[in-house]
Amino acid sequence: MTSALYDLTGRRVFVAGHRGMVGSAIVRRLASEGCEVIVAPRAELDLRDAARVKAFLADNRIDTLFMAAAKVGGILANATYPADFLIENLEIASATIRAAHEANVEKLLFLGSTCIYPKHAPQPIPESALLTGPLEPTNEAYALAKIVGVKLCEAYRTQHGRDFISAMPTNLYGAGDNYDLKSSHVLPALIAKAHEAKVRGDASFVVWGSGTPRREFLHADDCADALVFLMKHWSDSQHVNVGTGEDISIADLAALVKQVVGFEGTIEWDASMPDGTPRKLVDVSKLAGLGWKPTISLEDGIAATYRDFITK
Ligand code: GFB
Repeated sequence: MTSALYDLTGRRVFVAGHRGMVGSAIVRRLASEGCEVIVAPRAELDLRDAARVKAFLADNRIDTLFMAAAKVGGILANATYPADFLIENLEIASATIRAAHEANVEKLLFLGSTCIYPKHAPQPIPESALLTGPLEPTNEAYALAKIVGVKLCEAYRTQHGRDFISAMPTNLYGAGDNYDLKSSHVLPALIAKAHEAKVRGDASFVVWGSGTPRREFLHADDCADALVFLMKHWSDSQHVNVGTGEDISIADLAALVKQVVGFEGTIEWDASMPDGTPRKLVDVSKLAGLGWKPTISLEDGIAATYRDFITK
Protein backbone atom coordinates (compact mmCIF):
# COMPACT_ATOMS: atom_id res chain seq x y z
CA MET A 1 0.00 0.00 0.00
CA THR A 2 1.28 3.51 -0.81
CA SER A 3 1.82 5.87 2.13
CA ALA A 4 -0.95 8.37 2.83
CA LEU A 5 -0.87 11.71 1.00
CA TYR A 6 -3.48 13.28 3.24
CA ASP A 7 -3.92 12.69 6.95
CA LEU A 8 -7.44 12.83 8.33
CA THR A 9 -6.27 13.01 11.95
CA GLY A 10 -7.56 16.17 13.62
CA ARG A 11 -9.37 17.32 10.44
CA ARG A 12 -12.90 18.74 10.53
CA VAL A 13 -14.71 16.53 8.04
CA PHE A 14 -18.14 17.33 6.58
CA VAL A 15 -20.11 14.39 5.22
CA ALA A 16 -22.79 15.76 2.87
CA GLY A 17 -25.66 13.28 2.61
CA HIS A 18 -25.06 11.63 5.99
CA ARG A 19 -28.60 10.21 6.17
CA GLY A 20 -28.15 8.21 2.97
CA MET A 21 -26.84 4.66 2.67
CA VAL A 22 -23.31 5.68 1.62
CA GLY A 23 -23.12 8.86 3.70
CA SER A 24 -24.05 7.00 6.88
CA ALA A 25 -21.50 4.30 6.06
CA ILE A 26 -18.81 7.01 5.62
CA VAL A 27 -19.73 8.52 9.00
CA ARG A 28 -19.38 5.07 10.64
CA ARG A 29 -16.07 4.44 8.87
CA LEU A 30 -14.62 7.83 9.89
CA ALA A 31 -15.06 7.00 13.59
CA SER A 32 -11.64 5.31 13.59
CA GLU A 33 -9.78 8.10 11.75
CA GLY A 34 -9.26 10.51 14.65
CA CYS A 35 -11.11 13.30 12.85
CA GLU A 36 -14.13 15.37 13.82
CA VAL A 37 -17.18 14.46 11.75
CA ILE A 38 -19.65 17.23 11.01
CA VAL A 39 -23.09 16.67 9.47
CA ALA A 40 -26.03 18.95 8.69
CA PRO A 41 -29.72 17.99 8.66
CA ARG A 42 -31.36 18.70 5.30
CA ALA A 43 -33.81 21.14 6.96
CA GLU A 44 -30.87 23.27 8.11
CA LEU A 45 -28.69 23.21 5.00
CA ASP A 46 -29.94 23.14 1.43
CA LEU A 47 -26.99 21.78 -0.55
CA ARG A 48 -28.35 23.43 -3.71
CA ASP A 49 -27.75 26.89 -2.24
CA ALA A 50 -24.06 27.75 -2.83
CA ALA A 51 -24.10 30.86 -0.61
CA ARG A 52 -25.55 28.97 2.36
CA VAL A 53 -23.21 26.02 1.84
CA LYS A 54 -20.22 28.39 1.71
CA ALA A 55 -21.30 30.05 4.98
CA PHE A 56 -21.81 26.64 6.60
CA LEU A 57 -18.37 25.40 5.50
CA ALA A 58 -16.67 28.59 6.68
CA ASP A 59 -18.55 28.82 10.01
CA ASN A 60 -17.72 25.19 10.77
CA ARG A 61 -14.08 25.52 9.61
CA ILE A 62 -14.44 22.46 7.38
CA ASP A 63 -11.13 21.03 6.14
CA THR A 64 -12.39 17.97 4.29
CA LEU A 65 -15.62 17.21 2.43
CA PHE A 66 -17.18 13.91 1.35
CA MET A 67 -19.86 14.67 -1.28
CA ALA A 68 -22.25 11.74 -0.80
CA ALA A 69 -25.48 13.74 -1.17
CA ALA A 70 -27.56 12.97 -4.26
CA LYS A 71 -31.04 12.20 -5.47
CA VAL A 72 -30.73 8.50 -6.30
CA GLY A 73 -33.06 5.77 -7.50
CA GLY A 74 -33.37 2.63 -9.55
CA ILE A 75 -34.02 2.24 -13.25
CA LEU A 76 -37.76 3.06 -13.09
CA ALA A 77 -37.38 6.23 -10.99
CA ASN A 78 -34.52 7.45 -13.21
CA ALA A 79 -36.51 6.83 -16.41
CA THR A 80 -39.72 8.39 -15.04
CA TYR A 81 -38.36 11.56 -13.41
CA PRO A 82 -35.36 12.65 -15.54
CA ALA A 83 -35.95 16.35 -14.91
CA ASP A 84 -35.83 15.85 -11.13
CA PHE A 85 -32.72 13.67 -11.31
CA LEU A 86 -30.92 16.11 -13.60
CA ILE A 87 -31.75 19.40 -11.92
CA GLU A 88 -31.40 18.26 -8.33
CA ASN A 89 -28.07 16.50 -8.81
CA LEU A 90 -26.72 19.28 -11.00
CA GLU A 91 -27.61 21.90 -8.40
CA ILE A 92 -26.19 19.88 -5.49
CA ALA A 93 -22.92 19.21 -7.33
CA SER A 94 -22.39 22.73 -8.64
CA ALA A 95 -23.37 24.55 -5.42
CA THR A 96 -21.36 22.30 -3.10
CA ILE A 97 -18.20 22.10 -5.20
CA ARG A 98 -18.20 25.85 -5.83
CA ALA A 99 -18.84 26.57 -2.13
CA ALA A 100 -16.00 24.21 -1.14
CA HIS A 101 -13.65 26.23 -3.35
CA GLU A 102 -14.86 29.58 -2.04
CA ALA A 103 -14.65 28.40 1.58
CA ASN A 104 -11.09 27.08 1.05
CA VAL A 105 -11.89 23.45 1.80
CA GLU A 106 -8.56 21.57 1.66
CA LYS A 107 -9.79 18.37 0.11
CA LEU A 108 -13.07 17.22 -1.43
CA LEU A 109 -14.15 13.83 -2.71
CA PHE A 110 -17.08 13.81 -5.13
CA LEU A 111 -19.08 10.63 -5.45
CA GLY A 112 -20.19 9.81 -8.99
CA SER A 113 -21.59 6.58 -10.38
CA THR A 114 -20.52 4.06 -13.01
CA CYS A 115 -23.60 5.00 -15.07
CA ILE A 116 -21.50 7.97 -16.29
CA TYR A 117 -19.88 5.58 -18.78
CA PRO A 118 -21.26 4.94 -22.29
CA LYS A 119 -23.96 2.30 -22.63
CA HIS A 120 -21.68 0.16 -24.77
CA ALA A 121 -18.38 0.83 -23.00
CA PRO A 122 -15.72 -1.91 -23.14
CA GLN A 123 -15.94 -4.33 -20.22
CA PRO A 124 -14.45 -4.10 -17.63
CA ILE A 125 -14.87 -0.32 -18.02
CA PRO A 126 -11.66 1.69 -17.65
CA GLU A 127 -11.77 5.24 -16.27
CA SER A 128 -10.72 6.43 -19.76
CA ALA A 129 -14.10 5.35 -21.23
CA LEU A 130 -15.76 8.52 -19.93
CA LEU A 131 -17.32 10.62 -22.74
CA THR A 132 -16.42 8.16 -25.49
CA GLY A 133 -19.99 7.27 -26.53
CA PRO A 134 -23.74 7.73 -25.95
CA LEU A 135 -25.15 7.11 -22.46
CA GLU A 136 -27.79 4.56 -21.43
CA PRO A 137 -31.11 6.43 -21.99
CA THR A 138 -32.79 5.25 -18.73
CA ASN A 139 -30.18 7.05 -16.65
CA GLU A 140 -28.88 9.73 -18.99
CA ALA A 141 -30.16 12.59 -16.82
CA TYR A 142 -28.54 11.34 -13.62
CA ALA A 143 -25.34 10.45 -15.46
CA LEU A 144 -25.06 13.92 -17.03
CA ALA A 145 -25.35 15.58 -13.62
CA LYS A 146 -22.66 13.26 -12.23
CA ILE A 147 -20.38 13.93 -15.22
CA VAL A 148 -20.69 17.65 -14.49
CA GLY A 149 -19.62 16.95 -10.88
CA VAL A 150 -16.54 15.04 -12.07
CA LYS A 151 -15.66 17.80 -14.54
CA LEU A 152 -16.16 20.53 -11.91
CA CYS A 153 -13.64 18.80 -9.64
CA GLU A 154 -11.22 18.62 -12.55
CA ALA A 155 -11.85 22.27 -13.47
CA TYR A 156 -11.28 23.61 -9.93
CA ARG A 157 -8.13 21.51 -9.76
CA THR A 158 -6.84 22.91 -13.08
CA GLN A 159 -7.86 26.53 -12.60
CA HIS A 160 -7.40 26.95 -8.84
CA GLY A 161 -5.10 24.10 -7.79
CA ARG A 162 -7.81 22.62 -5.58
CA ASP A 163 -7.33 19.09 -4.23
CA PHE A 164 -10.77 17.95 -5.42
CA ILE A 165 -11.02 14.29 -6.47
CA SER A 166 -13.81 11.98 -7.62
CA ALA A 167 -14.69 8.32 -7.25
CA MET A 168 -17.07 6.25 -9.41
CA PRO A 169 -18.69 3.54 -7.32
CA THR A 170 -20.50 0.68 -8.98
CA ASN A 171 -24.07 -0.38 -7.95
CA LEU A 172 -24.22 -0.18 -4.16
CA TYR A 173 -26.34 -1.93 -1.54
CA GLY A 174 -26.34 -2.38 2.22
CA ALA A 175 -27.92 -1.27 5.49
CA GLY A 176 -30.43 1.57 5.26
CA ASP A 177 -31.23 1.00 1.58
CA ASN A 178 -34.50 2.12 -0.03
CA TYR A 179 -37.03 -0.75 -0.26
CA ASP A 180 -39.81 1.16 -2.01
CA LEU A 181 -40.44 -0.95 -5.12
CA LYS A 182 -41.13 2.02 -7.42
CA SER A 183 -37.92 3.88 -6.64
CA SER A 184 -35.45 1.29 -5.34
CA HIS A 185 -32.49 -0.37 -7.00
CA VAL A 186 -32.65 -4.04 -7.91
CA LEU A 187 -31.05 -5.62 -4.84
CA PRO A 188 -33.30 -4.10 -2.16
CA ALA A 189 -36.27 -4.66 -4.50
CA LEU A 190 -35.48 -8.38 -4.81
CA ILE A 191 -34.99 -8.72 -1.04
CA ALA A 192 -38.35 -7.04 -0.35
CA LYS A 193 -40.16 -9.03 -3.06
CA ALA A 194 -38.72 -12.42 -2.03
CA HIS A 195 -39.47 -11.73 1.63
CA GLU A 196 -43.07 -10.62 1.01
CA ALA A 197 -43.64 -13.66 -1.23
CA LYS A 198 -42.28 -15.97 1.48
CA VAL A 199 -44.41 -14.36 4.22
CA ARG A 200 -47.58 -14.48 2.09
CA GLY A 201 -46.88 -18.01 0.88
CA ASP A 202 -46.99 -16.91 -2.79
CA ALA A 203 -45.95 -19.31 -5.55
CA SER A 204 -43.66 -16.73 -7.21
CA PHE A 205 -42.37 -13.15 -7.22
CA VAL A 206 -41.86 -10.84 -10.19
CA VAL A 207 -38.46 -9.70 -11.45
CA TRP A 208 -38.17 -7.02 -14.16
CA GLY A 209 -36.68 -7.36 -17.61
CA SER A 210 -34.99 -10.37 -19.21
CA GLY A 211 -32.60 -11.38 -16.42
CA THR A 212 -29.64 -11.10 -18.81
CA PRO A 213 -28.21 -7.68 -17.79
CA ARG A 214 -25.10 -7.96 -15.67
CA ARG A 215 -24.30 -5.72 -12.72
CA GLU A 216 -21.50 -5.40 -10.20
CA PHE A 217 -22.54 -4.94 -6.57
CA LEU A 218 -20.46 -3.38 -3.80
CA HIS A 219 -21.52 -3.25 -0.16
CA ALA A 220 -21.89 0.32 1.17
CA ASP A 221 -19.42 -0.39 4.02
CA ASP A 222 -16.78 -1.53 1.52
CA CYS A 223 -17.56 1.56 -0.56
CA ALA A 224 -17.12 3.85 2.47
CA ASP A 225 -13.80 2.16 3.24
CA ALA A 226 -12.63 2.72 -0.34
CA LEU A 227 -13.69 6.39 -0.25
CA VAL A 228 -11.80 7.06 2.98
CA PHE A 229 -8.84 5.22 1.43
CA LEU A 230 -8.98 7.46 -1.67
CA MET A 231 -9.29 10.60 0.44
CA LYS A 232 -6.02 9.61 2.08
CA HIS A 233 -4.17 8.10 -0.90
CA TRP A 234 -5.38 9.81 -4.09
CA SER A 235 -4.76 13.30 -5.45
CA ASP A 236 -5.24 13.54 -9.20
CA SER A 237 -7.65 14.93 -11.80
CA GLN A 238 -8.42 11.39 -13.03
CA HIS A 239 -11.48 9.87 -11.31
CA VAL A 240 -11.16 6.37 -9.81
CA ASN A 241 -13.50 3.39 -10.26
CA VAL A 242 -14.70 1.72 -7.07
CA GLY A 243 -16.00 -1.84 -7.34
CA THR A 244 -15.32 -5.50 -6.75
CA GLY A 245 -14.20 -6.42 -10.27
CA GLU A 246 -16.90 -9.13 -10.44
CA ASP A 247 -20.38 -9.02 -11.90
CA ILE A 248 -23.48 -11.22 -11.89
CA SER A 249 -26.54 -11.54 -14.14
CA ILE A 250 -29.86 -10.32 -12.74
CA ALA A 251 -31.19 -13.90 -13.13
CA ASP A 252 -28.36 -15.28 -10.95
CA LEU A 253 -28.79 -12.43 -8.50
CA ALA A 254 -32.51 -13.20 -8.16
CA ALA A 255 -31.68 -16.86 -7.51
CA LEU A 256 -29.11 -15.87 -4.87
CA VAL A 257 -31.56 -13.54 -3.09
CA LYS A 258 -34.23 -16.27 -3.22
CA GLN A 259 -31.79 -18.65 -1.51
CA VAL A 260 -30.67 -16.15 1.18
CA VAL A 261 -34.27 -15.19 1.97
CA GLY A 262 -35.38 -18.83 1.95
CA PHE A 263 -38.21 -18.43 -0.58
CA GLU A 264 -38.97 -21.75 -2.22
CA GLY A 265 -41.27 -20.64 -5.04
CA THR A 266 -40.37 -19.56 -8.55
CA ILE A 267 -39.41 -16.33 -10.34
CA GLU A 268 -41.70 -14.69 -12.90
CA TRP A 269 -40.13 -12.36 -15.46
CA ASP A 270 -41.85 -9.11 -16.47
CA ALA A 271 -40.43 -8.46 -19.95
CA SER A 272 -42.35 -5.18 -20.24
CA MET A 273 -39.88 -3.56 -17.79
CA PRO A 274 -36.58 -2.11 -19.06
CA ASP A 275 -33.26 -3.95 -18.85
CA GLY A 276 -31.20 -0.77 -18.98
CA THR A 277 -27.53 -1.01 -19.77
CA PRO A 278 -26.54 -4.58 -20.81
CA ARG A 279 -23.45 -4.78 -18.61
CA LYS A 280 -21.72 -2.54 -16.08
CA LEU A 281 -18.49 -3.99 -14.73
CA VAL A 282 -15.72 -1.57 -13.88
CA ASP A 283 -12.00 -1.99 -14.27
CA VAL A 284 -10.75 -1.68 -10.69
CA SER A 285 -7.05 -2.01 -11.46
CA LYS A 286 -6.26 1.58 -10.50
CA LEU A 287 -7.76 1.22 -7.01
CA ALA A 288 -6.32 -2.28 -6.58
CA GLY A 289 -2.91 -0.94 -7.64
CA LEU A 290 -3.09 1.60 -4.82
CA GLY A 291 -3.62 -1.28 -2.39
CA TRP A 292 -7.39 -1.38 -1.75
CA LYS A 293 -9.72 -4.34 -2.10
CA PRO A 294 -13.23 -5.14 -0.84
CA THR A 295 -13.82 -7.54 2.06
CA ILE A 296 -17.57 -8.28 1.96
CA SER A 297 -18.66 -11.10 -0.38
CA LEU A 298 -21.95 -10.66 -2.22
CA GLU A 299 -23.50 -13.59 -0.38
CA ASP A 300 -22.50 -12.30 3.08
CA GLY A 301 -23.52 -8.77 2.12
CA ILE A 302 -26.97 -9.87 0.97
CA ALA A 303 -27.45 -11.93 4.16
CA ALA A 304 -26.50 -8.91 6.32
CA THR A 305 -28.77 -6.63 4.29
CA TYR A 306 -31.65 -9.08 4.65
CA ARG A 307 -31.15 -9.08 8.45
CA ASP A 308 -31.24 -5.27 8.34
CA PHE A 309 -34.45 -5.37 6.25
CA ILE A 310 -36.34 -7.71 8.60
CA THR A 311 -35.37 -5.80 11.72
CA LYS A 312 -36.72 -2.51 10.30
O1 GFB B 1 -30.74 -1.50 -9.85
P1 GFB B 1 -31.38 -0.98 -11.07
O2 GFB B 1 -32.67 -0.27 -10.90
O3 GFB B 1 -30.33 -0.03 -11.74
O4 GFB B 1 -31.67 -2.20 -12.08
P2 GFB B 1 -29.43 0.15 -13.04
C1 GFB B 1 -30.69 -3.13 -12.45
C2 GFB B 1 -31.29 -4.21 -13.30
O5 GFB B 1 -32.15 -5.02 -12.47
C3 GFB B 1 -32.14 -3.74 -14.48
C4 GFB B 1 -33.38 -5.21 -13.15
O6 GFB B 1 -31.89 -4.57 -15.59
C5 GFB B 1 -33.56 -3.94 -13.97
O7 GFB B 1 -34.52 -4.15 -14.99
N1 GFB B 1 -34.45 -5.47 -12.17
C6 GFB B 1 -35.14 -6.64 -12.05
C7 GFB B 1 -34.97 -4.60 -11.27
N2 GFB B 1 -36.09 -6.53 -11.12
C8 GFB B 1 -36.01 -5.29 -10.62
C9 GFB B 1 -36.74 -4.59 -9.61
O8 GFB B 1 -37.68 -5.09 -9.00
N3 GFB B 1 -36.36 -3.31 -9.34
C10 GFB B 1 -35.32 -2.71 -10.00
N4 GFB B 1 -34.98 -1.46 -9.67
N5 GFB B 1 -34.63 -3.33 -10.99
C11 GFB B 1 -29.46 2.54 -12.07
C12 GFB B 1 -29.48 3.91 -12.68
O9 GFB B 1 -29.38 1.69 -13.14
O10 GFB B 1 -28.33 2.27 -11.27
C13 GFB B 1 -28.97 4.97 -11.81
O11 GFB B 1 -30.76 4.17 -13.20
C14 GFB B 1 -27.75 4.57 -11.02
O12 GFB B 1 -28.71 6.11 -12.54
C15 GFB B 1 -27.90 3.21 -10.39
O13 GFB B 1 -26.59 4.58 -11.81
C16 GFB B 1 -26.66 2.73 -9.67
O14 GFB B 1 -28.07 -0.40 -12.76
O15 GFB B 1 -30.07 -0.32 -14.29
